[in-house]
Amino acid sequence: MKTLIQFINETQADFQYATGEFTRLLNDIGIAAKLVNREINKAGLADINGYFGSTNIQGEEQKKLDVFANDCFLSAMRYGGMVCAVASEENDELYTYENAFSQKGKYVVAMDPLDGSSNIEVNVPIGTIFSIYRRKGVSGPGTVEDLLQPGNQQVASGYVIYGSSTMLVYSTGNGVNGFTLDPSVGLFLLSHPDMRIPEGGNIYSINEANYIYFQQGVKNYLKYCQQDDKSTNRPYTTRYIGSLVADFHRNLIRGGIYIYPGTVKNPNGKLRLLYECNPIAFLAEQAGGKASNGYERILDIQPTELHQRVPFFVGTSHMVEMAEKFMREYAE
Ligand code: AHM
Ligand code: MG
Repeated sequence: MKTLIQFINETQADFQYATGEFTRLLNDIGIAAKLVNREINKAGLADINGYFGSTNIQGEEQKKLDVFANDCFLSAMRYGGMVCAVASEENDELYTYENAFSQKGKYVVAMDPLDGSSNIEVNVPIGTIFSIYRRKGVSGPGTVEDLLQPGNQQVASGYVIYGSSTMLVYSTGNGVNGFTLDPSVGLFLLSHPDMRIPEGGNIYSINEANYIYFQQGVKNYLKYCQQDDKSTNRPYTTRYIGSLVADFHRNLIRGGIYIYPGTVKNPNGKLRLLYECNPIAFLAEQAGGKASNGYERILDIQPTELHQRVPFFVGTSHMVEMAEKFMREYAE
């Protein structure tokens, strides 16, 4: 079996930023993921013992898992010295490293350290999402401008899913590969080489409870998904976990579309462009799928702020294209 690090080293030659530094950065992310995985696996026990939200045996305030995950990834990247700044869902402001070593780092990272964290207590898969860019400036602390690059400038993106098994799925722009954590040896092993999103899937994933607030285009697309038509494999089937990583991961393997649209109340939807939509969109395209805000390619959107939200349609190409057709038809 091939390990994550062996695989990164072997495929580096195909990657335009073929430096050992980049390998180390992905390795640092993998190490933090293993630490977060270890804590997540204990979450139920910790709850029973009243550890969370209270004081632990050492008399320390127990951190919530999303704060723990944030600290883990920020620390892992600090000591690696490849990254000068991180935009995280957990930090209102851009996080920059003080040490001169990190300030020489060529990369900036946008990440959601623990997406879907409200699902921890019910044992539903959650995830970490990351997006890596080359910085624009050459030295000193990273800046917000370094992060405000369109998704088509990503040099890599990926996610970790903490599910029935823990997997790391990533792309450097040359296909998508998935690695499963073997807990007995603590290594990510290549288990899903060259992942492609199936064209023949029939899953649609959306929080339909918001139906009355959807735009007419979304409503009509949902009606289309529910109509009977053997030739197009309809009616489709609904699957919605409420963890973006888990919903996308399933659709990546089975084929399908995930939608978090704008609503009357929140025209830009809920998901964040920099550290939720762009990295997932990059993976979707690399796996042969598509990602859109309903009208245009996610990866071509020029971000204007770190925590910007955007409507999100991602998955099997023809399904996203059909949803876009309905959106355009009923554009208000
Ligand atoms: P979070 O970053 O606060 O965890 O929110 C993002 C999550 C996604 O993982 C998921 O797809 C979505 O929120 C679910 O939202 P909703 O409960 O509105 O359907
Ligand atoms: Mg999130």
